[in-house]
Amino acid sequence: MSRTVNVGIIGSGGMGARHASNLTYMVAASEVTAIMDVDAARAEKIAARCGGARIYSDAERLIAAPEVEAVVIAAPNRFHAKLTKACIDAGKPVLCEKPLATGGAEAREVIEAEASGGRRLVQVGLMRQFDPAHVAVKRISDSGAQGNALVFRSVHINPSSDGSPSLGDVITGSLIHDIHSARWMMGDEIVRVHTSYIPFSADTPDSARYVMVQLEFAGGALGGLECNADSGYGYEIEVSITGETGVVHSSPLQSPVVRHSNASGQWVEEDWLQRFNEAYVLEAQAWVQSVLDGEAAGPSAWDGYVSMLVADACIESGLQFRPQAVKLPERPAIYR
Ligand code: ISE
Repeated sequence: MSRTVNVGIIGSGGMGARHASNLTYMVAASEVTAIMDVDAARAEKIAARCGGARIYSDAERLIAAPEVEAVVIAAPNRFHAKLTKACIDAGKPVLCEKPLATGGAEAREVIEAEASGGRRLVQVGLMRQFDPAHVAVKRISDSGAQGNALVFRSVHINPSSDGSPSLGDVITGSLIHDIHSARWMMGDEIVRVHTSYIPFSADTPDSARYVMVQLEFAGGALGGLECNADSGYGYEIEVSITGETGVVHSSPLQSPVVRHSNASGQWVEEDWLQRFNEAYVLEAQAWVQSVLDGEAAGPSAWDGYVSMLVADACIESGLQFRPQAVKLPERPAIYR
């Protein structure tokens, strides 16, 4: 007999709404039964689209609710670690949006809570791992057809920024995805980073408009991550891996190429919800399947934690104007 996973969603802003509609319309085996938001009107609007989920104003009450078997956390970043720990304490599987925490020390608390329970319950929303373009680049690189991987590169272009984000905002909010892609696609750990950035203006030296990070991997490979926080023209993500005898890179734009009147052009995606539409659906399907299997899969809390440690080192490096080593703690048995 088929089974349905009853999901509670914390946060009904852009990401919460996207997860709610994917879990309702794109994942046959899930139902959204509860939504929490401090903005009740916003939660009710999303709940109505999901066929009448129950509304909560308190996240901990939603986590404890009997009609909630598994939880999606799409609340503001500062609540991620605390709410993920509450789900672990309640023994409920959780998909927490990235970043897992606001810093390495806080992410460590999540790791410790999950490891002491002895089983994985957490998947982190580092969803590039479900994007067919990223997966294809990794598969080709892993095939060894181009020799050993020497260099990982990613270019991350945001359409616009909300005000003048700080270096920390850009790294933990945007580049954290590319940090994870680098570790996952190269199958290696980042041991050293060096960050440079351009602020929005001389009056806001801690703001970051364009960030570049050089990476060194434990196995000797190199990497480069770039993020334009405010391109003014659209959204693009490109990843590449250079091997000893070739290079494989994703196409920065997904749309068809149109040639007309001696000109050639491509439409540029508006934002990540549009660019990663398919990846979010595949992520939700895989997560629900893992809940049914009783075994967490996908990017783990360990991945969320290590990405955060690398992010912390990138921020420190940028603010100190010098390279920074990344010290990796020992990996608890449940993540091996
Ligand atoms: C946003 O929050 C995301 O998660 C997107 O995937 C990322 O590309 C973007 O830069 C972030 O602001």
